[in-house]
Amino acid sequence: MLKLLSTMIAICVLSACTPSLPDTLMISDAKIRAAYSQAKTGAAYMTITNPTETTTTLTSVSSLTMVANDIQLHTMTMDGDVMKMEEVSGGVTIDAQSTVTFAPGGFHIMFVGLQTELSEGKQIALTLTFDNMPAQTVNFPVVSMHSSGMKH
Ligand SMILES: [Cu+2]
Repeated sequence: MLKLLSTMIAICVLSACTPSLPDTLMISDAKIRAAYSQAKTGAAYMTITNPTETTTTLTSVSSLTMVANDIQLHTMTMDGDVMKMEEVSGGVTIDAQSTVTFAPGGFHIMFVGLQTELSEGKQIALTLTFDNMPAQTVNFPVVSMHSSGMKH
């Protein structure tokens, strides 16, 4: 009996000490930049954390509601002195145990041919599709963002 008890304690201690790696991606800081009512395009941002041991690729973003004619993954590149945005071909890769931030001046989700008003306070659910992990639907609140980068 004593031996059984000590074995059980040993198992409990062992399992508590074993770090269990999370097996899902974490999406945080999701937001959509508020746009004026006649805007034809819009942008959404987020942080994707990949705590798993598997590298994954965000291949596409979609929405159940008609947000825009097309939802694309974009990045910013320098063309000489001019910053240009372009569609990311092949998706955005998130390495194992690393984080990719979508933010102004870098990766962003682009709404092309806006079909809805991106007014502050609204929430839009977007579904993120990955090549080798389950898709995730995340609520993106529409917030006003200032290009100065000031937080308030
Ligand atoms: Cu863009």
